[in-house]
Amino acid sequence: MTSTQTKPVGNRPGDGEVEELDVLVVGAGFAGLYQLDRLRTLGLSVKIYEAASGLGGIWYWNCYPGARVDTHGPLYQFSSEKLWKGWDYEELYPAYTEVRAYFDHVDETLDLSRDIRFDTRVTQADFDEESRRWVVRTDGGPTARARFILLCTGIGAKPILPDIPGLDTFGGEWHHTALWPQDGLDLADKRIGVIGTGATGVQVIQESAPVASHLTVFQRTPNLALPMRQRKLDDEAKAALRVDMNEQYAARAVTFGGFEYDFTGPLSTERSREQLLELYESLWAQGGFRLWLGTFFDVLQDDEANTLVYEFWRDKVRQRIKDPELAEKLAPTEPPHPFGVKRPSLEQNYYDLYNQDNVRLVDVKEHPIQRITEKGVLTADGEEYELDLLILATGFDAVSGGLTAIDIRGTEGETLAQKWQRGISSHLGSAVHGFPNMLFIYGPQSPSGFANGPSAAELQGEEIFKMVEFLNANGSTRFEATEEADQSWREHVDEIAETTLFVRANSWYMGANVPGKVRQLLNYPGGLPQYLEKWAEVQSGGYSGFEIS
Ligand code: NA7
Repeated sequence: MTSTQTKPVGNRPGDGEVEELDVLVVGAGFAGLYQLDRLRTLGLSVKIYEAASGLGGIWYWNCYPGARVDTHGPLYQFSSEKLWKGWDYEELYPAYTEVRAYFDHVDETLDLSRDIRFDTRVTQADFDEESRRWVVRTDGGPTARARFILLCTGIGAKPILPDIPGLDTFGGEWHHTALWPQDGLDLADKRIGVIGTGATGVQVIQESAPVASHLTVFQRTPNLALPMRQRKLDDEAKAALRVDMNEQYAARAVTFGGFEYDFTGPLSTERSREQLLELYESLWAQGGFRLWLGTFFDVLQDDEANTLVYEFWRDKVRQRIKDPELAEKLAPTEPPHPFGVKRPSLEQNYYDLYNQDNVRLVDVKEHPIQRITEKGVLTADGEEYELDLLILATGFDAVSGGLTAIDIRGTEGETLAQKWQRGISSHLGSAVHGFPNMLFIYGPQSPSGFANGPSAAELQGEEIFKMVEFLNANGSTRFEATEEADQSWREHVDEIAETTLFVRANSWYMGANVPGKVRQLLNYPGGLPQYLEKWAEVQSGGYSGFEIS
């Protein structure tokens, strides 16, 4: 399967050119493409500015070996029949190459690239009160003057490097996974080190172990990963998956995470221990996120309910690891944090690969990394791990980083980054007081991080589309979230968060992986149905919480 992703397919006006637009969309991932396609139907002038050379958002940047979707393919697409009817993935959980090819299919079908300026990174946006327009500047590309801006920068737009001294002294090659060379990198016969065991780490480790001459995994927190149950899809399997496609898409709006399955109920206490274990067995056998988002909501709220799932998971995993000491590191007797409050990965052979002679796990809580040296990684116990390739799977300034990386100035003289330095507040995870005519999709305080990407991008995206449609139909030239609406949504998010165990983990969900970031749950923990209900309330109130003129 080939992809056009590395070739710029759009056009980019030269320096100094100014584009007058109704709507500027930032980012050409699922959220941004959905907006472009929908807003065109209103006859508005719309363009996407995209920093990458191709479509796909995170799937352009995440091209490290093993980069793969943790959602099963049928639901990892747009719901439009004209798109899904012409598309099949080859594997149940598609690799990034397939997702890129899918974006090419979307582009061909919807003819999107003609309105996308690739290689155009938005660096600055200033609201001009007089003209009620945003003036948006880019890194050497055009300047846009737009009535509305829609920021679709995703939850992984800003990779972070670990705060470990000496990286610049390393004599080998090093890469952050989200800045992986677009033309690939051969892992074979290399001495590879991987720092980080999040979703990305698990994937790149699974690809490295079979081919590296030696692989050292630097683990700070074990990943409580779940079985993916990956499989190749033959024609029969593809046909079977398509049978109830429209029903599956409809289910996305009524399930917590935008999948076709949901929590079995709110309270696990309604079942006996035996019944629960029987259910967990069945969810384990089915694979995917079911043991996370298909059990009971109180598993994410109550220690006892949570511990039962943790122990079930632990005992399953430990059976696969021969060395008891290693088993204790990877699936500890006591949970490192409540189950499911850090993002579980999906794995295929993650635990088994630690039985290989060429793989070594270093617990960096026990042996902290002191520095990167010319030869490799030096830990505090004096051991130096010699490496040819160091892979930094250390994650992102997640959820809000893509927005705060842009110098966005509203009406109050401060940037969005400065405002959110005091903690994120927003109306419906979509708009911010002091930043008129600006909406964001799939970002902070929306369900994004807890939901299947395309589901959340489309379902929140449709509400955003409807709002722009409303503004346009009414000839409105300015809208702004009120301060009260911002504060009230923040309180609503925090209130639900406080009923959950999420607040107990040092996770990117809590912003805890970025020094100085206010600790708060970054995504909406009430689930998609409740989120959409809140939007419906706001709409029925004539867009309550917004001042519209
Ligand atoms: P994550 O989930 O933030 O994982 C980052 C990993 O890197 C995690 O295991 C961290 O350990 C580890 N880390 C970060 N800094 C260090 C240092 N200094 N030393 C050792 N280990 C470190 O990022 P991913 O890219 O895996 O996934 C991001 C999300 O994107 C993913 O969940 C999907 O939703 C899409 P920690 O757990 O903090 O102890």
